[in-house]
Amino acid sequence: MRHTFFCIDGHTAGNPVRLVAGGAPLLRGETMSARRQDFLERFDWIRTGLCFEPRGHDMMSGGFLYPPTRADSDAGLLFIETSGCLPMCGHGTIGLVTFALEHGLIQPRIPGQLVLEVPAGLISVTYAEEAGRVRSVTIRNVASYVAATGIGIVVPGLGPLSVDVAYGGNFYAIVEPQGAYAGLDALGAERLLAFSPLVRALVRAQVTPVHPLDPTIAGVSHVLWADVGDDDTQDATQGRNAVFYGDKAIDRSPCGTGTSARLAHLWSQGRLAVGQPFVHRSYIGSAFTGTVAEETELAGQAAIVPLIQGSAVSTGFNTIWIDREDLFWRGFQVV
Ligand code: PYC
Repeated sequence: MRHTFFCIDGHTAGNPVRLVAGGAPLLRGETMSARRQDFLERFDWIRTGLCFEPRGHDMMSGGFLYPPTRADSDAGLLFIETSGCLPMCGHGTIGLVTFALEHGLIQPRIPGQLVLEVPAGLISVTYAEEAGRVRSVTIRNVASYVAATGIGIVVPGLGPLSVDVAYGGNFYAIVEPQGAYAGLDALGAERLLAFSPLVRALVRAQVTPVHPLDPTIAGVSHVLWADVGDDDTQDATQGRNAVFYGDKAIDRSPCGTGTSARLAHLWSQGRLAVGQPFVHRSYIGSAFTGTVAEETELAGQAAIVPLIQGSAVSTGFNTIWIDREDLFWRGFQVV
């Protein structure tokens, strides 16, 4: 049997986004979190088929648009990528919203604004449009907070590290420059890919953070290697980072949920004030601007509401078949 998916492909700040505009399965569930569980149980082959080789690659990510489950939202988003269905994805949201608006797939009730349901909760988006192009998207993300600090690990081949864990829609192990980690350039992409799974496994062995309002969001999924910004100072209004996700991916974008977690991290240490823009660069130099919009509370925990601004570019339409007669209909990964 052949399944056909009509996709708009593109990228947000360099990281791929595949908007599946046709072919989404009907999902059960009263919330996007419940729909995410249903998708993972019954339709995960669509994710692996579209994200893994031969139809995707190690960094592939994207998502689907769904009708809203609540009266105050415009649409639901379900994210797919090589590591699973993320509760929230920042670069994915920027790309999905951009492509959907540019192709008339979402009709905002208020021009320039959208309220969207994602598995991690309710987010809102504002966007700037010019001559039919969406020039920038700003996400008001879910409440973000620091979940654990000072986790000591010893990474074979690298050395001892002190790691913090913060939530920005996913749980991040945050590694700042310190003795064994001199910064992104000193480490390089090959060693980032080699050490990140070790860091993640060592942190997971010590902590399992669980979202206080949704127990399906649990565990450290990503590693964020933090670094100073362009001018090499400790100026907290800019920074650089590399986020590791899945088994072999370094985010080409500055990572929206990673930037949200980093904003919460810097704010919790008094290194970033409310309203102060934070320019966050990716491994390839692309940028998002993050801002702590306001301080808040999440089930008694001090938290922030992050704003993440970035832009996306579509690269073409892609009609993809998943044919069950194909030996590799579910896709494969070489790990
Ligand atoms: O932008 O939130 C993000 C993201 C998550 C994983 C890769 N990018």
